[in-house]
Amino acid sequence: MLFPLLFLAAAMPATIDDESKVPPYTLPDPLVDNAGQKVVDAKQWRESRRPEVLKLVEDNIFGRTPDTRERTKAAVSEVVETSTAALGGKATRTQLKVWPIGKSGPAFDLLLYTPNAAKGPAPVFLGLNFGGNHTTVEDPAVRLPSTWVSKQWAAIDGSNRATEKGRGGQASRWQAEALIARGYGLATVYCGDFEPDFPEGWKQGFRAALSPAGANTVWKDGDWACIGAWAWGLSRSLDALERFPAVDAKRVAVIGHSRLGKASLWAGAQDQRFAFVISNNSGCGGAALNKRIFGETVGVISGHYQGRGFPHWFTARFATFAEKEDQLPLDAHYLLALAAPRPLYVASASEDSWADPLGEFLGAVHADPVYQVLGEPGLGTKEYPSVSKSVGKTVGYHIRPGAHDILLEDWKNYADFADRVMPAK
Ligand code: GTR
Repeated sequence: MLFPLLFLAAAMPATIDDESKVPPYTLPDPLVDNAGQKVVDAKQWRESRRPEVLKLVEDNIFGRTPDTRERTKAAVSEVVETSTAALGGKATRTQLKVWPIGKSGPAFDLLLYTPNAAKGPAPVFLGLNFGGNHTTVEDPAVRLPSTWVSKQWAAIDGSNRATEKGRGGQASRWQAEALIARGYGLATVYCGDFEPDFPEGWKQGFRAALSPAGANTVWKDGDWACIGAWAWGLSRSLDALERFPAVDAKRVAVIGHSRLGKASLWAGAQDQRFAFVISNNSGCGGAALNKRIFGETVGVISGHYQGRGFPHWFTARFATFAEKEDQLPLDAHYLLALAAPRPLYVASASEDSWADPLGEFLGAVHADPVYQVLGEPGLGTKEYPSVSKSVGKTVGYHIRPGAHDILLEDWKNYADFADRVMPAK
């Protein structure tokens, strides 16, 4: 009698990774407001349409971030370790412990490298990491996280706590030395310090800490989810950088890879202090169009098919668009357009069909009308570039050869673009 049970879970359709099989789709226009009027100037975008677009992203994808301005007045940061002899003497390493809602709440560890050759406050790339700050660099002085860590991303003990063995395991994804050599600082925080990445992880993170019912909270549709908590964490990291003299907080790029690229886009959308917004292989729920059915779909990522996906990343309504992407009142270009008129960079990898490279490019293409209404050229092209060629004006794009990852070639393009939009002086 097990047989009928198999039909209870929705059957997952085959993944489309052949361009000729992509069904036709139409995209909504981010410049047509909820009353059906076309936005024609920057003032209308800033004052009325931008808040509508932000709300569409909240309501349908990531949920609403609570207003924590009162709570964060109690923020405290302490330097727990620093050395001017880091990375072969080229950088100053600073490890901050930050209690963003005061010492009665949880803390996060921020690792910061700033270039010793800098003549003044340095521009910085800020991003969350997957497995702990100690994984991002070969540097024995970096502290291990004290929060829950997945075995997928770092060496752990039997209770999901990081061990020494994980040091430097993700260093190829960070390229601290290369950035320092070009005059940029690098700041990173373990995403799990804000919320460990598993369905019940929120109980150990800031969503519980900020909710009146704590770990007993029952999340409703429209409430924030894990990606929202990570994006909030990026803003709290920027708060800490703003208070730190070696950093020019007006030149901070927010960057993330994959799930953390979705978080980076959402942070950049909500917090306009970020000078430059970077999405590396962010795919579904990030830069890739959802109505274009290719690679990962809304159904897969949002948990519509049993045993698949990451429903805890999104607000509940997102999953209702599984196999109904045509009914989404927005698409990824709305999320990307919330970066405008600031510089934005979207990057793909040639073997990363799961994240839909062309869908990521088209997300950027369709954000262009918003850039243009704000007086910026945006990406300025609709032509898909060849592999390894970086294109674009206010919005950059490249497709790197190889797999789903963030590598030196990606960072080189981001730093080249930053040289133009937030240069190290
Ligand atoms: C995958 C997920 C992607 C992407 C990736 C990652 O399993 O389907 O959307 O977020 O994880 O973060 O590495």
